[in-house]
Amino acid sequence: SSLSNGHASPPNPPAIHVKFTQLFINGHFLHSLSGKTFETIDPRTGDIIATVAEATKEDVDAAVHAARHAFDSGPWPRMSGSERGRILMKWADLIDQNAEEVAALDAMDAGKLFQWCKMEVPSVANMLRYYAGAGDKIHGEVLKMSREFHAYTLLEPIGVVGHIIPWNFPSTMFFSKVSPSLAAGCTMVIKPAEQTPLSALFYAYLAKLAGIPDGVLNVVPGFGPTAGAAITSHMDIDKVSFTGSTQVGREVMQAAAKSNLKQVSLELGGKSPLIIFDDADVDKAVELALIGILFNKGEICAASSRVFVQEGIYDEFEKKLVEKAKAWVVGDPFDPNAQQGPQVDKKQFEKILRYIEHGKREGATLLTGGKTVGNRGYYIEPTVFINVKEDMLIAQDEIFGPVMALMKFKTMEDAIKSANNTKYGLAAGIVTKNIDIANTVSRSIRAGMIWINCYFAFGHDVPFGGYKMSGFGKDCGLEALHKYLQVKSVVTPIYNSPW
Ligand code: TXE
Repeated sequence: SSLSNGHASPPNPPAIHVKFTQLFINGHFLHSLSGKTFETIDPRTGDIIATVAEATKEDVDAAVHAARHAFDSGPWPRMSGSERGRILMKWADLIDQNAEEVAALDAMDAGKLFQWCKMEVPSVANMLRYYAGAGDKIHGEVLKMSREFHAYTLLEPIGVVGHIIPWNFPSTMFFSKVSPSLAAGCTMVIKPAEQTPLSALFYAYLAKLAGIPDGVLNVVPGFGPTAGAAITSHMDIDKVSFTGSTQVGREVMQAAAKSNLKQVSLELGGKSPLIIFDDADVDKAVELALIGILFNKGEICAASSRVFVQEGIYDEFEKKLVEKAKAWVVGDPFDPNAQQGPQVDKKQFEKILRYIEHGKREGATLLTGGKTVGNRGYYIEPTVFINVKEDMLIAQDEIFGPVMALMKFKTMEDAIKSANNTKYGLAAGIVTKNIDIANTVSRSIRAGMIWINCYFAFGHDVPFGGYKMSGFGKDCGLEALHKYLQVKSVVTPIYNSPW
């Protein structure tokens, strides 16, 4: 039963016993040095799931110290790529064996559909395998240089990495950061989001079982301004890889600049367009547009929050969209019939509701949705605004919830112009059967990921990351592996040159 059908009592989730709630530093689960803890909340109810050790600066220092030691004198960077790969493969198998339990942790911690989490967890095991298999294919080049000298490049691990991740995909975010950096031979400290620390700690336990040496992977749950800032400003971290808001991304760069000029990569927000042309199959286009904004309750950086539909099919599209949006099932994420769970926390829930109110005040029209669902938890109806002007806040800001801005366009040129009218550049979708339109639009949109006749087609071998204020530096693909490597050039004479 679903909340939107009036049955507010959620089904019982599988019995979840939270096993790991402490910091994971140097291969051990530990209390925080300050003794501080924080509560992680179930967004279905607002109830406490577990009390978790809270890392502050001193704990981050201890974790970085362990990672530094593991990098400077431990076996991990010195192993062959295939030895590291063997351990990572074992970790992947352990993840598969524990998939259901860890999927339940994510579903409860983040309000994500349990059905989906049960697919996401095995897919992160495969992401890990992809990088495990790449670790022994890292090599530089031989360069001719001149008659007297030749040179070659070495690709060396960058060192100690600090990863800071958000709460919307706790498992995928964790592995999109740790897999390539581990395969590269780095050691690391990772801070999961304060809303969703549980699966990361479970993964740390499995990492130890798999044989990842102590100190290589350290997990420090805690808050951004304390634990997060301690990572970004640390003098002994060589690189920080961040996924989160554009606002915090700016602070991450500033902290890196002010401390030791550590390298930075940022995967930030988006306001991605989905452009649907007159020749589209309207039913399929409606499906794509709904998935594009409602998948993971709109809490996804690449959400198609701006939908542009060409005028010839606009009316039919709007009519079919409303029907489908109204039938969308908002409910308990453990209910197999639910299509959309609660927003991650009260703060995000309230942020989205504020944007909906603001949209109405700005003069946009609510086509459907706009209200909360049920009398507890953080559920919001699938919401569609029409009569949206491009400069309205609801067409410019990342809302990060189930709220679509639907707009009409005349020509391809108009669509390109409108699609690019944003400070972001993460992704874009194009729906057409016309290859000339598809080719032209895909080259004209300033975004790092283009989906033609599909949406959210992610793959661990496909680089993902933004243009413009959506950040820089890719996750996934071999691009992500190279993010954690640095190039050293070595020059040597070929024979006794006069030099
Ligand atoms: O993000 P934050 P929040 C967007 C989305 C969302 C908004 C706010 O629009 O509504 O951001 O979400 C850590 N130094 N995205 O407040 O604060 C924090 O602890 C170092 C898009 O949750 O950016 C967490 O681990 N770290 C996005 C991580 O940064 C800091 C995913 C993200 O939190 C820090 C999430 C600091 N000063 C939100 N402050 C995407 N790109 O997918 C916070 N953190």
